[in-house]
Amino acid sequence: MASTTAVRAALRTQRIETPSWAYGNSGTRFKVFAQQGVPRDPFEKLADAAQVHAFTGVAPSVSLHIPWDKVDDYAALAKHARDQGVVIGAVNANVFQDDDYMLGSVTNPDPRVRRKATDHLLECVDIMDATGSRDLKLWFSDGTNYPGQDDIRARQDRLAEALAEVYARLTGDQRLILEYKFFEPAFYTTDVPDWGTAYAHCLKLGDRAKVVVDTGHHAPGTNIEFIVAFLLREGKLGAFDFNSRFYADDDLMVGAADPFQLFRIMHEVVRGGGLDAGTEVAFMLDQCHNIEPKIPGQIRSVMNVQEATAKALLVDAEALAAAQQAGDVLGANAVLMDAYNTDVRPLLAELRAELGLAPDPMAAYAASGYAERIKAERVGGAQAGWGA
Ligand code: PSV
Ligand code: MN
Ligand code: MN
Repeated sequence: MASTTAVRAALRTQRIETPSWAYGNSGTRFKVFAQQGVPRDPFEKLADAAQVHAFTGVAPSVSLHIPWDKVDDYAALAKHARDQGVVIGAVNANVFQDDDYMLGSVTNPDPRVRRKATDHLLECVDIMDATGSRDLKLWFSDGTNYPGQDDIRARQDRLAEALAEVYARLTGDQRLILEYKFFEPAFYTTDVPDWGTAYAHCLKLGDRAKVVVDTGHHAPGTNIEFIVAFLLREGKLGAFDFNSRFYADDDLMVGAADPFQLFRIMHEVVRGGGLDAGTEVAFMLDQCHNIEPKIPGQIRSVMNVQEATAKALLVDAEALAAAQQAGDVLGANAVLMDAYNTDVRPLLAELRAELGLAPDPMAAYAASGYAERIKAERVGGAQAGWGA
């Protein structure tokens, strides 16, 4: 087993970004259940995200979603974030909620709609300039529902053209990170359905274009850790959108459906250097808490990522390599399972104590009185954007 001192040192440096949309009301296409005390504006979302960081110590940044988090002054929003003890992270573009986008955004057959969509992406880079964000995160709902509805190849050309224009607008260390999803809302073709399509576009764009692996965006049975290993090896894994799926894009708390899968993914991250200093891999949550309270839902997810990471760090790499080299199938598997079956909760509690935090973030948040305070202070919370 790897030394726990080294494991603790690595865990100290891990950062997990939470999404602004996790803090507002959300739901399914059937119903949005309103919860008391949810944020009424982006400023309050950042205040709630700061609570997740205050109790976990590892969630110091928050992704925005534009226009859900539209404000007049993004520099002021960034300052507000810093005042709360967090920073603004990735900017997520939204080119899927306008009527104009019924037949697609950047792949729409109508050049006017394509222009509008690309302009929105460029506007998101302006916002990144104001907030100091590094990453522009792109997920496109674009696709078709019926064979023959549109030209599959032409849509790829239009996508490439828009991505190239946006990529050319990036400056400094800014990155374009491209997410894929195998279906929904389109049901016949999706224009960025899989890692291969995202990878091919990113490869053409250049070094600052990377792929986002959203753990909920694969067909059942897909070996996500293989994709992670491959992209890391190619220097093209830009970020994770962590969440759990039972059926499709369920956006449940990460590690809830399949903690073993999360461990296997984190094992490949560790193996591929994705946790090392200066890593290019951003660890983000992309979840919607429809029925559970928002802030504790995020805290639980952050803890689940930490637990999977701790287990992955505990894998005895030397013993594993020796067993693999010797063709010892059962021995190699046992090395991995030993790490997975370790209860890392005491180790994480110790780590939190070292960082001056309460050992149990869930209990500490519950005891803090914050939930009661926001329920009393905030009336008429905002909707996250989903399930409207
Ligand atoms: C839609 O599938 C989605 O869940 C994607 O995962 C995006 O990252 C997220 O919405 C926010 O746009
Ligand atoms: Mn996502
Ligand atoms: Mn999704």
